[in-house]
Amino acid sequence: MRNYARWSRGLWLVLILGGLSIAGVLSVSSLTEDESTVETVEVQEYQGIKLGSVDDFRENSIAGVQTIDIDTYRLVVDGLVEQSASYTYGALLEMPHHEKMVTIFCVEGWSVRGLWEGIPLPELLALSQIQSDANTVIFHAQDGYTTSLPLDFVVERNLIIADRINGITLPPANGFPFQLVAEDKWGYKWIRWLTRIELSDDPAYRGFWETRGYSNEGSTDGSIFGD
Ligand SMILES: Nc1nc2c(c(=O)[nH]1)N[C@H]1C(S)=C(S)[C@@H](COP(=O)(O)O)O[C@H]1N2
Ligand SMILES: [Mo]
Repeated sequence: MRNYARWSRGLWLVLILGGLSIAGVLSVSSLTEDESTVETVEVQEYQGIKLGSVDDFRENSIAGVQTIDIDTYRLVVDGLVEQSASYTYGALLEMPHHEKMVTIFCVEGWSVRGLWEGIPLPELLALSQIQSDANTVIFHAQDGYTTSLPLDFVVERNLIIADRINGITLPPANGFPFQLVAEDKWGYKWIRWLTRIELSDDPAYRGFWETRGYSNEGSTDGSIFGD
């Protein structure tokens, strides 16, 4: 009987300590959940139009989500320019920003409307003085991905490279620190984890999906395959 009493006291102790530690774990995890909710509250509507969410994107990257160390990150502008440049994330955040509501359409059939905020490329490229024979912009990313667009299109449409979507900093899955907002072009032109912008005189350059049969023009109102 004495043994049983000691055993049952021990059991209670184990149950109480166990309960306490579970409660501790639960409260810690709910705390971090609250904190992250606060940091990731997205704008849900813009000028009366409902926006999508970063949770609506499908992860289909060629080498998985890239994690970029923002302290060593540089965005390089080079190729057919008078002045090659290399920008830190901090320097880029200080540049004038522009906001656009644009929908991304992936060839796989999904689409997401977002409110994108970022740096207009014409202004960024002008800082490097584009040479007159340049006609193509080739974009390079951390995961080895590339794509390209005609320089005229980039300038005329005032394309931006976004560091924010729906009022929050671009999440890693969406290309942190920068994703090209290639409006009216298929999702494969919307390069994420952008690291280098190269000015070129080769309009026939083909990027990752473009060399695998996808249209180099890549317009959402044109064909998916072909040119
Ligand atoms: N660096 C890089 N950028 C990329 C890709 C990729 O694999 N690597 N995939 C492209 C494709 S096919 C699509 S549809 C969009 C999806 O971007 P999102 O998830 O931010 O909408 O990213 C594009 N940009
Ligand atoms: Mo895509």
